[in-house]
Amino acid sequence: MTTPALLPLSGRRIPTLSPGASSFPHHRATLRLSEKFILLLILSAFITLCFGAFFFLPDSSKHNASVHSPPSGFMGVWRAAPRLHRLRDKIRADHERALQEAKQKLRKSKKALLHEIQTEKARVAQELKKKDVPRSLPPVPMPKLVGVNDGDPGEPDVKEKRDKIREMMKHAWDSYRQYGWGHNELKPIAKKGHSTNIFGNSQMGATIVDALDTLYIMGLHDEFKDGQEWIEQNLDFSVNAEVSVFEVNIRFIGGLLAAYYLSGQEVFKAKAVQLAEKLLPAFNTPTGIPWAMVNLKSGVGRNWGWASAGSSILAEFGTLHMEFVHLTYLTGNPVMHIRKLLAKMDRPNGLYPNYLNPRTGRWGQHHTSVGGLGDSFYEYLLKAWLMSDRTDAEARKTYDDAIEAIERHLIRKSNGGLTFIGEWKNGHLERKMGHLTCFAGGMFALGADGSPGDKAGHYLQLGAEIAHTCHESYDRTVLKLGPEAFKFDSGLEAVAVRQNEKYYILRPEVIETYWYMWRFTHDPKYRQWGWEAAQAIDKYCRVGGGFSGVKDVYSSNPTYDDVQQSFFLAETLKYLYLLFSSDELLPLESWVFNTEAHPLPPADGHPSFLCAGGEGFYR
Ligand code: DMJ
Repeated sequence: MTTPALLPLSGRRIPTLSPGASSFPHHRATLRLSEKFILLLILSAFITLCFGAFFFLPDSSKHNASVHSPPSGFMGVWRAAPRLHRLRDKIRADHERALQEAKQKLRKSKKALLHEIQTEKARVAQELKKKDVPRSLPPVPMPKLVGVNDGDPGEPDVKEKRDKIREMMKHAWDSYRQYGWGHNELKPIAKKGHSTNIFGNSQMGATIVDALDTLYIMGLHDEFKDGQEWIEQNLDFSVNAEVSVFEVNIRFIGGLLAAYYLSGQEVFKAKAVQLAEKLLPAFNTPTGIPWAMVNLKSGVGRNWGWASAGSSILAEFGTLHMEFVHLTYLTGNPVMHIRKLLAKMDRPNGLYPNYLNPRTGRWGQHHTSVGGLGDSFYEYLLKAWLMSDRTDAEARKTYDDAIEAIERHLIRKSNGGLTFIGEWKNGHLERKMGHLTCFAGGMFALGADGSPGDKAGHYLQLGAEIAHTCHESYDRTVLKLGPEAFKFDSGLEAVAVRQNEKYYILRPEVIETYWYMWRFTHDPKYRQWGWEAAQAIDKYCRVGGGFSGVKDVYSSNPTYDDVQQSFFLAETLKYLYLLFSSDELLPLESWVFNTEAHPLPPADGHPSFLCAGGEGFYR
C-alpha cells in the first residue's frame, strides 16, 4: 500500500472522490469563484442601498421617523424606496446648482476672477501671518559692554582724519536715506534704490541693517534712531524672496546682533531670532550642509546654478558659526555639524576645495582659494576659537592645519619679493590674488597669538607681508585704489591684466588688514596707507548721490558702476574709523568682528543672552 504523500492543506481544496469512473461532478461542496463574486456583488449592492436609505438623508429621515413611521425594524427597509427617490432628486438638484455656479463663474470677466483669486490669496497670507507670530524670548539682562566709548584718538591730526571718515559716512547714509530708503542698496548716480540677487526680490533695507553699528560707534545717533524705526515698522521676513543664506546671515543677523549688543534695543534681538528661524530650512539636506539659497516664505532651498556640480560653497556654509553660536538657545546649532562632517573628509594635499555637494557629501571641482568662494571659511575657524574665549581647541586645530596647508601650497614670493596667496586649480597654482584675499593679512595677525609652536612672530610677519603686497596693488594704479584681482606672472607684479579685473567696488579687505596690523603693531605706515585709500575713495568714488564703485582703477577718467554697496557702510568706513580711533574703542580682547565687520561679544563658555542659561554676558 502506498501512502499518499502528505500535502500541506493550506490553500488547497481537496476534491471529493467520485465512486464510479465518471469524472463529471454531479455535486459540488463549494461555489465557483465567479459565483462567489456575483453573490458578493449582490450583497454589497444591498448593503449600499440600506446605507443610502438610513444615513444619506439624515434630516428628512429624522423628520419622517418622528412623524410617520415606526421607529425601526422591517418597516424601515420598506421605507427605503421613497428615500432613494429623494436621494436621487437631491443629487440632481446639487448637480444643477454646481452647474449654475460654474456657468456664473465663466460669465465673470478675467479681471474679476483674478481679483477674486488675489483676495483669497491675501486672506490665506493674512491667516499664515497670524500663525507666524515670533516665539517670545526669555527676559535676560543686557550685557555690560566693554569698549563702547568715544575712542578719541587724542592727536588732533588723527582726530581730523577720523572726522573726515565720519563725514563720508554721513554722505553715504544721507544719500541712501534720500534716494534709496528701504531698498537694499543705492544707485548713487541714478539716485534710486538698487538690489542684487543675493537678496532675492526683497526690499529688506540691507543698507540700514548693515550700517546700524557703524552709525552707533560713530555717534550718529539720530541716524541710528531713524534706522531703528524703519526696522521696527517695516522689516518683515515673511516675504516670498529667495535669498543667499550666507549674505543674509553675515549682513542681517550679524548686523542686528551687533546693533543689539551695542544699543541694548530689544527689537534687534527679536528680529535676529526671527530671521535665523527663517534660515533653518536651508539645513534640510541629506548631509546637513545647507543650501546656498532659501525662500524665506516657503523654506525651499537650492544652490547657485553656476556652482560646480550642484555644490554648496565653502565660504558660504562655512561662515555661519559666529552668528548661530549666539542663537543656540532658540535654534540649536545646526552649524557644528558642518565642521564635524568636514573633519571626516579626505582633503587633497590637506586643502579644502571650494565646492561640496550637499546631497552626496562629496567635493566638487578641486579649486582652493583664500579669496572668493573660500575666504571666510578660514576666518570663521579662527573666530570660532576666539568666540569661545579660546576654549574651542578643535576649531583652533582645524584652522592651524588649514593654514599650514595653505602656506605650503598657495603662498609664494614673486620675483620682485612680494608675498602673495595664489589659487589652487586641479593640481596647478594660479599666480593670481584677489582683493578679497587681502583680508588674510589681518587674519594671520589675529591668529598669531595662540598659534602652535613658536610661530606667533612668523604669522604676524606674514600678515605684514600680505598687507604690503595689497598696498602695492593699490599703489600701482592710477587712482590709488586696488583692482579686483592682480597677477604675479610673466614679469607682472600686483597688477590686473584682464579688463574685467580692473574694477574697485568699495571693498573693505585691504583696509581691514591695515586696521588689524595697526592694532597689533602700531606701525604708523598702516594709518598712512589707510588715509591714502580714504582720500582716493573720496576723490574718485564720491558722487552727488553717495559713493560709487569704479570700473577701471588704471584709467584717469574712470566710469562708475553706480552701486553703493551696503558693505561700504558696514565695513570699509567702519574699519577706517577704527583705524583713526584709540584702541579702547571695541578692543579685540572683548569683541570679535564677523566677516561683515559686525562686532559680537564672545558667546561660548559664557551664558550669553541667547544661549541656554540666559544669565546675560557680563565682563
Ligand atoms: C563682504 O560682504 C564680506 O566681507 C564677505 O566676507 C566677502 N566680501 C564682502 C565685501 O567685499
